Amino acid sequence: MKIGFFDSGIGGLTVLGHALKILPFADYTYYADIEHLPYGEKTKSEVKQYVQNGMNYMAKIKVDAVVIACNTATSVAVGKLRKNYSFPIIGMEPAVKPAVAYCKERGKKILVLATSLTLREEKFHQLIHRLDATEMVDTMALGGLVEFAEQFEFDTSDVYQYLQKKFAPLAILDYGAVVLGCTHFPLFNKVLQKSFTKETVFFDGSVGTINHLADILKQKGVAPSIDDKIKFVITNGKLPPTEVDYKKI
Ligand code: DGN
Repeated sequence: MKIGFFDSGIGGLTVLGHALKILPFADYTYYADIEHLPYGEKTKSEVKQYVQNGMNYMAKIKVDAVVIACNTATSVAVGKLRKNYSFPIIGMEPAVKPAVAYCKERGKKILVLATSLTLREEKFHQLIHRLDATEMVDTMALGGLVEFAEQFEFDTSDVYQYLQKKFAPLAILDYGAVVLGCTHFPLFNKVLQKSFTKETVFFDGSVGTINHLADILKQKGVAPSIDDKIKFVITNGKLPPTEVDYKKI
């Protein structure tokens, strides 16, 4: 069972973590497109090209399926890309659906946190519309967190100040749920939770994505590997992308 993971950087590791629990016996290749990070501020056509490069690499190494472990890349590129590849491509979706179910009966609002590109995309607006949740959803772009994460800064005073400034205009008590619509954001769970009340529930899309991946592999009849393997590759302008030893990252 050969599974590819794709993200611009380390955010997709939060999704890979769930995959290792649900599908432990697999041969994983994690592709981090660090050469083009961060995606949140790039144009749509740039991001489409980066994702296509990643999928071409996945085709070469003959994966059984790929997880685009990046909400931004999914919103911009996944739809049209699927028809060009023979393997299933599973994307991310901000977990607004369970948040709506949770908040509707409590009369609370939802705050969706993501990159500005994800929040601007038609795919996101269609989702909110489909769930009839326009009135109860507020959004906030927190692209700065991606940059902190890539510097391995998580629970520092700079991160805390950045969030404090961002959240200052919000009526925090109104929110029953926060949706982490970027795969880098669960890396900040601790500091994000400190910014809301104890009752605020956090949702992210990782488990849903991995359950979907498991279903697809089962339907395709892909057998598990005998053990688990993880290979990390990063982009740095060279082809093919460079393999790195994750123990040294
Ligand atoms: N991890 C990506 C996401 O889920 O949107 C964001 C990556 C980025 O480069 N901004």
